[in-house]
Amino acid sequence: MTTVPKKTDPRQLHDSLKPLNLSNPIRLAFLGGAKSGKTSIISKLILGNFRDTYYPTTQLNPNLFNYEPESESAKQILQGKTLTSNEYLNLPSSIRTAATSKSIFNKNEYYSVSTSGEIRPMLVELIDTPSYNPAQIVPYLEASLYTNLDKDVLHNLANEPRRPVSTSPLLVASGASELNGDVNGYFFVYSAIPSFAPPGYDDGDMGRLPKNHTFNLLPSMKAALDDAWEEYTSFRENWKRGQEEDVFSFKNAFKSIWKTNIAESDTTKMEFKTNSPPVWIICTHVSSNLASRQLISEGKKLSEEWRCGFMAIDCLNDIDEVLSLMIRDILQIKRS
Ligand SMILES: Nc1nc2c(ncn2[C@@H]2O[C@H](COP(=O)(O)OP(=O)(O)OP(=O)(O)O)[C@@H](O)[C@H]2O)c(=O)[nH]1
Ligand SMILES: [Mg+2]
Repeated sequence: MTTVPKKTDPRQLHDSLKPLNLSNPIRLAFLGGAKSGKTSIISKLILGNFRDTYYPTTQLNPNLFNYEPESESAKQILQGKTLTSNEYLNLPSSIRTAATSKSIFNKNEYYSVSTSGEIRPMLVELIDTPSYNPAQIVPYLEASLYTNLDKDVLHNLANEPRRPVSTSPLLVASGASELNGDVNGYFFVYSAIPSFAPPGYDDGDMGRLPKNHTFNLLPSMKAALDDAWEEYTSFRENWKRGQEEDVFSFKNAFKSIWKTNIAESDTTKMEFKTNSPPVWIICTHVSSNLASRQLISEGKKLSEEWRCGFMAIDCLNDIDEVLSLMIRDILQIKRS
């Protein structure tokens, strides 16, 4: 499913249609519980279609493609049009309080807009991940040691013996270990269907939502991402100052902090850390007969608490805006 359609092969495009960001793709990671719809969204965005049959994703799966905004609304979003929230959309403050100069929408590091309003295709990497499982998370730095952070980033830590990973680390799962701090945005995906299996869930009673429902995983995902970015940031700062010993002790200190705090993190009600990339909560399956309105509005409420974006979608419909809104958020956050 990761094959890039021939027509978007950069070598075959006329020069003016070549992405500006060939060496700097926009990297977006999709996180969420099983069957939340991560793979379907990615497939829909890249191929225009998704599968009815469910195949669980077992590996981190990066998909590089040229994104060409096609719907009128996606184009307007990237042209900088003023937007308003609605039942299915909560705009993050970066977009809502758009004091940004209009010029970033004419040309920026990712795309340009022609005088006729055409948007140049941009290179985007959509990172699919296996289902999120809070029991299998390992912290960022640990995960990095297992994988492929560059030696010049890890210094002496790179000489530590590498062990095989038995779990699927969130931060691998989140793209963070492999990412080198390089993911530009995260999608937190959940499903509007209260349960895929009977007994049913009473629409008036959120308390009966199964504990492992994809919606109930969102706070743990947020806590893990917050911690990872905090750790990543301190690690980078220490590294810049050349304090390798500190890095060693920091790593050990961090391990125990992580293990005790992650379950009952008190950050779940707070907004996202300012140094982390934008996050959008995506609610899927909204056109299904089984979708719960309450579950949709709970996601929107959560995004208001966290001050991040929210969008309720169905892969049966056009979902172009998922990407254009995220890209606009990335651009505006950088400049706010
Ligand atoms: N009608 C409809 N079906 C959807 C939508 N999103 C996902 N599905 C279906 O839901 C099932 C699960 O979707 P996936 O995209 O495989 O879920 P996932 O999050 O990738 O699951 P894991 O890989 O196990 O983490 C599939 O059968 C899809 O066809 C949607 O928005 N609408
Ligand atoms: Mg999947």
